[in-house]
Amino acid sequence: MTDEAEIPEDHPRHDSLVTRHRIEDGVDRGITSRQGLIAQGRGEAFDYLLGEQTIPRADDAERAAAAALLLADHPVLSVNGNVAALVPEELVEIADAVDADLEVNLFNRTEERMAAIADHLREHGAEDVKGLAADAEIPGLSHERAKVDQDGIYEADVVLVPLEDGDRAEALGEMDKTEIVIDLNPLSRSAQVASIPIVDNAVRAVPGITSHARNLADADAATLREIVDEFDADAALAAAEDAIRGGELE
Ligand code: PTJ
Repeated sequence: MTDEAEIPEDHPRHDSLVTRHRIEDGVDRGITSRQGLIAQGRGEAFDYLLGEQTIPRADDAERAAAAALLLADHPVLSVNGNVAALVPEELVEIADAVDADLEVNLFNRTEERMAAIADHLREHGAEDVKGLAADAEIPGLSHERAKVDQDGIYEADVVLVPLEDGDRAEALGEMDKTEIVIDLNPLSRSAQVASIPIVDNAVRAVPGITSHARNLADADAATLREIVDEFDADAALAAAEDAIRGGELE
């Protein structure tokens, strides 16, 4: 397997190759599920049609997400096997920027993967990683994603959910949480039910939110509230769908 450092910087598909390499490496290390490879391929297709860039409406969504996380009493960033492999350091940075907890929550949950992901996050600087206690359940979900920590996702008021299937997104919405979803498919159920859908690649969206959070660090609550209230989820989804369906690639 090619080492990430060996991918030439000037290769026209450099970023995409690095991303693939990270997911592949994640599978080898027991962090990412094999289904994660399929999810990655699906995401790549949407990203290609978006021109592999953060469209302006997605940047607005990242700013609104930063504002919502800064306003939250108890924000939690949910981590699965794909984002753990793709952006471990950036997850620790965003948690630090908005003072949020990191919680591992998996669809294909095994104790081995939970531990491997928690260790991986700690190796990248995380101090406290939640999800291992699993002492609470999200009501109405029959699969493993229902298992959460009482003092983590269960009690959170704002949850950042990067790429996943739609069931939990819907169930969290029913618990009245503000839900921020990162998903390259604007038609996915997760994106459709999110309070703030971010149609962008997680490798750009996570640092994008952090950068906005740092810029907004001194903003007062009224300003942050205004940013969240002005954000229009339907318009953001429509802009992404338009870009994907009608986009003109250079
Ligand atoms: O680690 P686990 O066990 O929790 O499993 C995680 C996966 C992602 C395998 C699981 O949640 C799954 O099967 O998800 P889906 O149903 O394949 O949905 C993944 C969604 O994420 C799809 O809409 C993809 O387009 C999108 N996606 C894939 N890669 C990225 C992405 N969105 C943003 N950034 C990406 N890098």
